[in-house]
Amino acid sequence: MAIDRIELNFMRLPYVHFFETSFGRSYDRTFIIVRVYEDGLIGYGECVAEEKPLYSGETTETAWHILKDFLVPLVFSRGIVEPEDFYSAAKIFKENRMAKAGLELALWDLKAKKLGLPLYKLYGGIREEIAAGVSAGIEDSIPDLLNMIENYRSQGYERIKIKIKPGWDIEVCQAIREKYPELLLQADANGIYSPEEADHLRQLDAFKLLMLEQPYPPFDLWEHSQLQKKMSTPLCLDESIISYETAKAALEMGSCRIINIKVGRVGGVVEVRKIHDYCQRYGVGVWCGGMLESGIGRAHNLHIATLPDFKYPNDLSASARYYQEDLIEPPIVLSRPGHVRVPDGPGIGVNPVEDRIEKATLKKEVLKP
Ligand code: OSB
Ligand code: MG
Repeated sequence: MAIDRIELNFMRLPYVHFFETSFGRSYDRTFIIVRVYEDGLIGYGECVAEEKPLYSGETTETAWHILKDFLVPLVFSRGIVEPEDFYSAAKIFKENRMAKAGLELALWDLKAKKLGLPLYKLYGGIREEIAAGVSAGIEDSIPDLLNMIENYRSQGYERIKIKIKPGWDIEVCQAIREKYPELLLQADANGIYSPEEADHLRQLDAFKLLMLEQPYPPFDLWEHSQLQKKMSTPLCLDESIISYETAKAALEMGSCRIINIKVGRVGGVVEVRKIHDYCQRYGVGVWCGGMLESGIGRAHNLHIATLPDFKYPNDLSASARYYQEDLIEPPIVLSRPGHVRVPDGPGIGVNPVEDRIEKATLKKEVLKP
């Protein structure tokens, strides 16, 4: 059989609450839903490229262009159906990992649906429930953030990640630790600090953080290795790790002790497996980061997080953490405190709701061979 149609939907969904990082504040999410059709079955993928090139160089518009004009035509011209074949063929095009991952994920969902298996079984996942944490953005004041954390705790979240930046770091951790001495807490700087601020960052060692994520800009693996030598808090890299090769360099150089895996950032599940397996052999644990995905992308992440080396709580929260009306039914919920059950239907195992997709669609493209 062959893919007979691919649909791209350019989406915008409002958040339940604004999300602020060291990049700035946003109120909604733009992303792309990729659908591949074969013989009456539909595979769903989500491309996580954001509206602005702040987290990575890709944007929703550049990913739209790459998908429509290069990746989808590649699938049709080569008669590709298998995600592994897509991964290999798509290597001729440089970068654009989020665009590639969006389409590869749709092919993985389709493949699992054809086999009648939930994705995690196809991936060789080892758990039916994953550890779910929550990522809390920067707020207007410390009391606002403490309220938010209390709210998340009452909903069952046991591990909280906060976003930090200069002026919103030491005092914030101090206030959280005063109120919650034993909370599983970690901090994410999204690359905003510079090596001149190493001594300032060392103050974070006082707060027993599970990890400090991406203190310096992505390309500076060397300075991360110097900082890790000076800090007892384990460093975790997010934006720096865009491939198996960068993961290898980071671990060999001692730039971090933990890796955040995002399927979009590294360009698909085949690449995730390479990084995962390397970290496992190296004795370094990983966890699944999030990009505030809709339920479609988040369901994909749930399956990925069942792989054996995902040893830390993931940024994989319930639908209600992100969106009033998620794109899927049933919504993702906490199955018990700090945990989410992995859907066990075929493929992603959740049902996208067509009229919700339509309602949030800004433009659409139906592509045929
Ligand atoms: O750095 O982990 C990050 C969201 C957008 C861009 C970057 C990041 C994030 C998050 C969200 O922290 C985590 C989630 O999806 O729950
Ligand atoms: Mg991060």
